[in-house]
Amino acid sequence: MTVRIVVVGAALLSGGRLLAARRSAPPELAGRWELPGGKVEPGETPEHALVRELREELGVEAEPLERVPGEWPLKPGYVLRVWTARLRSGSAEPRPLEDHDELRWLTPDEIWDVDWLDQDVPAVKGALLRL
Ligand code: 9L3
Ligand code: MG
Repeated sequence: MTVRIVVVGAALLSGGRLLAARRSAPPELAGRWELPGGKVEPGETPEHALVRELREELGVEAEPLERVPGEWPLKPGYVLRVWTARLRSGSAEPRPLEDHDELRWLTPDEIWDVDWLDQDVPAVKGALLRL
């Protein structure tokens, strides 16, 4: 049986900038930058998973906006889907609470200054069109 676990990533947008998060784990991904997010749990919608993951990982209250067209294979059985999102009014600022050790708000000029995970590159390109 082919299991397809959906991993949701957030292109969190604020003031014309995109949030990038540097992974601290697992070792093979540590030091690379990603759109924060994680696995959709059984019975959960992708949008709900996105809100939950950003609450857990960054301590923020986020609102999903729109799907970035496309989906990108991760490790076998896993696929990445990405939504743009924004912080709800009154949300805290993002902090790296788990899985990340640094965050950066990138302007369009700075987007390629960080070493994105390979699989996130096409998603970041898609998100850039919405910045
Ligand atoms: N992954 C890749 N790009 C992303 C995210 C959020 C996740 N933008 C990969 C890393 C892991 C797997 O998906 O191999 C599950 O992610 P997590 O639950 O460890 O964040
Ligand atoms: Mg995660």
